[in-house]
Amino acid sequence: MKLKAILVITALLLGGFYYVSQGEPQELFLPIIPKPQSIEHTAHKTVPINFDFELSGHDKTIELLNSLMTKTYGHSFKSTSAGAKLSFDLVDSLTGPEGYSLDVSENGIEIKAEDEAGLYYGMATFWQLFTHHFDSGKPLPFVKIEDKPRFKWRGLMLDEGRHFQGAAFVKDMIDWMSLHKFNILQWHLVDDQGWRIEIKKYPELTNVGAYRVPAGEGARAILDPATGEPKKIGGFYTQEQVKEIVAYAAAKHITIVPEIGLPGHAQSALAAYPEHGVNLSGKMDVSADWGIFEYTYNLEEKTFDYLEDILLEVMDLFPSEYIHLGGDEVQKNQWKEDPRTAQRMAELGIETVEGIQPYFTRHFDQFLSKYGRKMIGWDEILEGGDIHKTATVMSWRGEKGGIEAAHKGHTVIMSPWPTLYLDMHQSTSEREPTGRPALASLTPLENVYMYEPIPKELQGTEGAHFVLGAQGNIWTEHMRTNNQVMHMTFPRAAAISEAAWSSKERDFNNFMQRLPALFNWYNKLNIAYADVAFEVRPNITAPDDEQRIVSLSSQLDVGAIHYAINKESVSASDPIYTDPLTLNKNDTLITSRFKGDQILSAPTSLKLDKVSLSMRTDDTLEVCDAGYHLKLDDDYPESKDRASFNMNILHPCWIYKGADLKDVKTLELVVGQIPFNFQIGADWKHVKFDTPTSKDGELNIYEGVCEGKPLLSLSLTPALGNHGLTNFSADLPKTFDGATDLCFKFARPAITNFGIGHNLWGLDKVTLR
Ligand code: TNX
Repeated sequence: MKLKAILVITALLLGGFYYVSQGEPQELFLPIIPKPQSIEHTAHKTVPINFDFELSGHDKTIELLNSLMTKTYGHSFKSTSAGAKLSFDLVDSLTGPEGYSLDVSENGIEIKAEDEAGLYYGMATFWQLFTHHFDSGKPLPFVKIEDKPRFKWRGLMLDEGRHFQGAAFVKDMIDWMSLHKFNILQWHLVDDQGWRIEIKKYPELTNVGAYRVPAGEGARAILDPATGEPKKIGGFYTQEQVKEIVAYAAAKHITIVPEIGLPGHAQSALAAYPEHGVNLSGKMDVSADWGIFEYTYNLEEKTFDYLEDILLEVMDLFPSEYIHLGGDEVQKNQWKEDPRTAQRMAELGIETVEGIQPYFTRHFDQFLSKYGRKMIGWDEILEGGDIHKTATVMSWRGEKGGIEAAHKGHTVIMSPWPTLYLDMHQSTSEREPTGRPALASLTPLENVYMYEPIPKELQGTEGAHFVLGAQGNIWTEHMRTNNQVMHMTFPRAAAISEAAWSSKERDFNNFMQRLPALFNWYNKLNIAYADVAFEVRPNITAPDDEQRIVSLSSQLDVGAIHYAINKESVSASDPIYTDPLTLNKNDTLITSRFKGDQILSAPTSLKLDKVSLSMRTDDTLEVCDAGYHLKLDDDYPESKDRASFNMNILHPCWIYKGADLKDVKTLELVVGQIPFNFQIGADWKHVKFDTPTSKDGELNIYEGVCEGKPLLSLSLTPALGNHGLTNFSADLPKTFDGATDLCFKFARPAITNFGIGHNLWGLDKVTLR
């Protein structure tokens, strides 16, 4: 042991590199993500590392490695003969496309591949290997890694339609994706809420379609000095920018597949060119709502010409073999009710309204084929049948569509809700941003990781060969900021990368052990990832007025929970939590999970006095029933924190289970409003409120059950017109000698006219004093 240490130190001092023989064999743990197909520990020897290498081989890959090192470590590798050899070489035959081998041996570090993508992935693995060992001060073990992807489609979809992220962020995403060995970015550039790509022939698509007035009184109160009107939000990519981003992605071996949705999700386009819509509802604006919209393209010849013109420009910009034409959630009402559509259907020989979408699908499938491209659509394109064999189906409504398509001989990409939907929350932490919370269905890291792209029904059948791979979808309705996008995407994207790259046999526990290293890389890359899986969550009981019994846990169990009592911060040198703690009501507890010295999540800090323990937020109250469960705020793109409400929009109603009202005199309540900006078909008619007893409405608080005569009814007048939060304080009308359930509902007039211009009240916080 001692001799080895001396050798290492001597080696480092000399600035040269020496192989160090190690005595006893040891278990090799290499936290590489996605997990390589094979890692062989070739000898019990190591190579000491620092920033000196003797670099040789493929210049472009070396440049990419050095720019990655500069970004993440502040300086690049110096090429010197004093360092270990590090070579990147293209060879004639090896593992197949995109594969590589990485060999650490007496010859130094040799990375080989058949193609540039393979070399890049070998470089990415080397970067992980190097940084992990460098940061922990360890030499590189002699290993041979042989690796190649299981699937050829390893994708993420980024929704820019709902919130525009901008070129700098998209480039960052491309970098981050490529280090996870993703090779496809589906760029969702068009949706009801925004058109994000310049089309030269139709400038209004971006002049008009790229901007919207955000939902919410608060957001609309911010005026544009130039127009005196509410300031619009949005943006778009010029064709020059698109070209640059496509080239940037190609250099990182990512193909960008553009998505231009049709014949639905077309409101932003129709706001710009209403003549291509069904002429029923006149002029519409770019929408600031979420949900499913009525507007569809019409069947006029000039509409097909217009869509073809757009696709021609799109094909010029994107060399991708595949073009995604959307096709999801197309509503048929407008077609059904429109006499002109009936006339066109007769002319075109379309027999039923259900036949219209298949007509679009066939038309554009053939159109793309003519130009040597292949169409991809969401699984609705299967309805109506008879599409070209080359069309690819993206299965999102579960796996059904994918299975059916594969049996029919279509290639498919699996991206089923909710497992690969990154707009779903992954935990019940209060630190989850706006999005789709637990009652909508939780998508924790483990579910994503264990996703098997070949559904059971296809395993062992011909159909299995038609599965091209898997894709995670980042729908951004509720992600106003890029930080939110990062939180929702990482580390779940790492889990998807492994499902798409690594072998079928996956062990979540092994993945979990590699997460601390992943977080370390994320920190170097400035990714604002979600650490909620490691967040320490308490369970507190109070056996009497003085004592508190606190047990601690987190969703995932790696390393150890450490805690400190009555201190400002917690570190790995504080005690390790093993059994429930007995504390006093005046204590404060601060705790977090650590792996060695590395903190794995933001600390949880707890006050244990009665008032603090009584506090509930919309995240810790229960909702009265399921329905549309969302965590929401308004839509203005300011990065500063704002109130968000975890609620069922069909029935804004919350329960405080077992509120201990003994000795409580006063309830403190915080309320706010969010816009009702949802397109939910006829369900807007069923949003339930209490019947108001005055013009401005009330907040009603019930004891036990959510009906009958309220215990308290507070006028909402003081909160009207307040764009932020309003505090209420109300004395209880009687005394209680124990715990009871409290139910909170708002009384206001029913919503009218689809909810346009209406607000929903939300409960932000309840404290018992
Ligand atoms: C359904 S997935 C949609 C999107 C929404 C998403 C929200 C798909 C093809 N359509 O328009 O953003 O749900 O999860």
